[in-house]
Amino acid sequence: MINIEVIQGDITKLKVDAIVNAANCSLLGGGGVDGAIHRAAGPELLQACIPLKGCETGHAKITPGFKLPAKFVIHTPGPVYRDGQHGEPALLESCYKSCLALAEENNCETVAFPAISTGVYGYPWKEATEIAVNTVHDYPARNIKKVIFCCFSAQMKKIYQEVLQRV
Ligand code: AR6
Repeated sequence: MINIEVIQGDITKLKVDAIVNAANCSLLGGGGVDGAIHRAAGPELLQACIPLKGCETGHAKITPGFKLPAKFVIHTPGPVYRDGQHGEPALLESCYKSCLALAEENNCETVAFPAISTGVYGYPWKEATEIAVNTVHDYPARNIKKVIFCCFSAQMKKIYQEVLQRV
């Protein structure tokens, strides 16, 4: 079973095998955590993303981490939250599963996730956290030993801790 840890901090600082980027379908950068990851990784990250030709919502693609302390960046576009009735939960679950599958394929033992879709994309925090925690908890891992949920705010960290207590 995967060991789950919750921290508050900046995901770009983490020395793990892979960090996950809450990207958009272009994979060409943006604001939020995506902007922070591209800034910290340096311009080579954008050069590596261009030939990937984008990514569908709920899927994931991997690049090196370049100047980041993390070896890899796994880019996944989360769903834009409308009302929860447009497939958002299944798409968000698919983001976490796709990232974990890519991490496994690349022999990653430690993976850090931001709270995908909970910023600009407007996913309600508690619902998103339940999907994140349950999907990682239930994942049949082979190589992955530890997942870090890297929360940007103290409020988000508190929600993750509450949800984790119940699984
Ligand atoms: N480390 C960890 N978490 C962070 C960091 C950081 N350095 N910066 C922000 N967060 P968002 P989304 C948190 O908006 O909702 C981009 O423009 C933030 O507090 O980055 O999936 C993309 O290009 C929030 O909890 O991603 C897309 O267009 C979480 O990361 C769009 O935003 C996700 O917020 C994707 O929107």
